[in-house]
Amino acid sequence: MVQHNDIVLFHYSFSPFARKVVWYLTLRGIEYGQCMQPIYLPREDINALGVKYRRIPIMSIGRDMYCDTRLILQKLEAKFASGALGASQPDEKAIEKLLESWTIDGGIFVRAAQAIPPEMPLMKDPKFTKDREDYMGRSWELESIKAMRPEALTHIRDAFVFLETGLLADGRQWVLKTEKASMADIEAVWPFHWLLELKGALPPTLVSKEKFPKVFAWIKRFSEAVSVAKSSAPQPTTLKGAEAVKYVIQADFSEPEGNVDASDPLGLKKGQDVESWPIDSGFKHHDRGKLVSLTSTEVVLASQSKVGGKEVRIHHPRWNYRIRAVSGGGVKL
Ligand SMILES: N[C@@H](CCC(=O)N[C@@H](CS)C(=O)NCC(=O)O)C(=O)O
Repeated sequence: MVQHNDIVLFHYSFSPFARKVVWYLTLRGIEYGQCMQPIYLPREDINALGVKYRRIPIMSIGRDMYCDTRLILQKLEAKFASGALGASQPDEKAIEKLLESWTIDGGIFVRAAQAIPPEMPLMKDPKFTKDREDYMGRSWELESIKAMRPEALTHIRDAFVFLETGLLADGRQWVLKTEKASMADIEAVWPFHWLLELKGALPPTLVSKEKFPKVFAWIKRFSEAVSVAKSSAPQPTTLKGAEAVKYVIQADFSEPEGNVDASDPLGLKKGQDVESWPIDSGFKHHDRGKLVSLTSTEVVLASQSKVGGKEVRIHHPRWNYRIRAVSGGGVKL
């Protein structure tokens, strides 16, 4: 039986990436299920579903598992097309895309993570710091964290200047001068919102309401818009790990199977054993399976759930992901 739109969001509340999706669902008033995850590995429920991708969030719709907020938001926009939050004009779409790329690939998130205050108890938990070394491939030793912080703060201040004197300089309420918060606001606001909430992350001598009044007002406006939406949006249904796994494996696929683009430069064939993984972070964790579909924006693999042995389709975006044929089989199904 289909419940909560067949959606289960696997996330934890400290994750700024996950908040992008939670805000989106809240602003749209979309009913969804969620399965809260530990802040570091192992994540047993995700393993049980046969997914190796280690980053958060992951969203399932039926038996399709979507990795990466870029793909997740695009899928939600397509599934709930009426009242979508994305821009419709090409130039506005371009701004939205540039903001997504600026915050994710342009170094803003990496610098925000480097600005996590070293005093935070989490930063003294060796399980957390070891886990983040696996995730980012750099040292999370306290000394390295402290050494990186000044440079990170300089970059973050630069980003505040960009917003204050550029994007928001004319006093607009929302990034694309829309009536209400749009996808472009979500794509831009998340790392800054996260940093302002993180006590001790940004020294007030560097970043303050006085120095960046327009940015602070915009972040506050965004928070208020989410709070207002939350008061009327359906409450998410929280599923325990085993319930979420059971829910996913009994579900139908949410999308038709799709095809492999014959003109794709990788030259892969449908049904071939492949692996796919992100190359910017979390790169040690490769998903493997039979190639179901390959387009310019997405790769879909058929994997197998460890619990119940059901086929589960894993979707990754193409940007900053690597796909490779796996020789010698080793992939069931
Ligand atoms: N490009 C990915 C990045 C996701 C990401 O890096 N998420 C962070 C949490 S904010 C993460 O997975 N950290 C390590 C972990 O939680 O395992 C996306 O847009 O979803």
